Amino acid sequence: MDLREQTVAIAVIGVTGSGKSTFINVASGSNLPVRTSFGSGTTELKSSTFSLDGQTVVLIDTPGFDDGTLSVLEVLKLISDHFSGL
Ligand SMILES: Nc1nc2c(ncn2[C@@H]2O[C@H](COP(=O)(O)OP(=O)(O)OP(=O)(O)O)[C@@H](O)[C@H]2O)c(=O)[nH]1
Ligand SMILES: [Mg+2]
Repeated sequence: MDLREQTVAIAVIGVTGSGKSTFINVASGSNLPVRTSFGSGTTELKSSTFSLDGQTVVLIDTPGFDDGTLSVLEVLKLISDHFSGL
């Protein structure tokens, strides 16, 4: 099958405040919440879909590691469940 007929889904992961949501907003034109000194960052998985050179790309924003609420393991479990369709 032509790769371009397939959707590419990429989970963006990393420590809190590293710029995951900002990167996805710039790449996809989304308006995902960005961490500020007043507000929290990402609290749940959110998909942003866009087209790049005819290819459908889904970037999945994820809660940051060490954000004070979710452990690394919990974040990885959320991602695993997401890709398993749970
Ligand atoms: N200087 C600079 N600041 C950035 C950059 N990317 C993000 N920021 C700032 O870093 C802060 C955190 O950015 P986010 O995109 O919310 O980071 P995050 O990784 O999604 O954070 P969590 O959702 O908490 O995991 C915000 O104040 C952004 O404006 C960058 O490339 N350069
Ligand atoms: Mg975020």
